[in-house]
Amino acid sequence: MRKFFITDIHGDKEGLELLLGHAGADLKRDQLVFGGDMINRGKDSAGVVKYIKELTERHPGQVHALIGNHEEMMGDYIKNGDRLWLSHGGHDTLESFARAFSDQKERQAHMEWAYSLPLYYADEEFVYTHAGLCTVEPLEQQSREILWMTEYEFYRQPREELLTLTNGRPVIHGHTPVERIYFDGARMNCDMGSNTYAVLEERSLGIVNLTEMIYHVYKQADQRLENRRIGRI
Ligand SMILES: [Mn+2]
Repeated sequence: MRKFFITDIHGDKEGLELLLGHAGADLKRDQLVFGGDMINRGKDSAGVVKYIKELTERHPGQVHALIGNHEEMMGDYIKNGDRLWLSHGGHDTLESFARAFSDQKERQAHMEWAYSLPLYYADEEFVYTHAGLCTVEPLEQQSREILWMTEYEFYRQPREELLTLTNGRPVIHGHTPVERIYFDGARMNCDMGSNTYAVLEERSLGIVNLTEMIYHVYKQADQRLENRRIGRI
């Protein structure tokens, strides 16, 4: 059994499918965790949600999906009318959902599924979450603020405290776009800036193979695939 992680897809369904095929994940055996931010900015937010929801239903023990701050914003909009989401790609995402689901019930069910996902997932080796963890709150009682934690805030906390919180398990996450994926023994940021990163040529989507400590990158600007080893620091 190998373990895969992919995060911050931001509406790039093409890239997601390409990378899953390229990484050779066998979901009858392998584990795949989605780190949140499935939606906004890219052109097929609804398609990504539908695809991931189906995968979790088809492989319930193998595939796990987490909420990101973009799904949180969507939930705040749907539940409370909070308009913040609309200025972060929500308008386009609403249109994407309207196009993908003519049936309103089905549309709502997919949105509700996405914004009701858990804050973290843990197995015996790793803890997975969207942006980071707060070392002064127990793992089961993390505040929803962790969905917005920048890499700077997360990495500023002492790593020993973090590893105490997680029982020695490193945290696999996304949220802050980076050009390369590094592992410092306690944290690994896997957001490669799909449809987000300021430099267009560097925007990409990565799927991480945690078992072999390699990752596969899809460069969206020139549709190139690269295989890389995870850096150690
Ligand atoms: Mn993101």
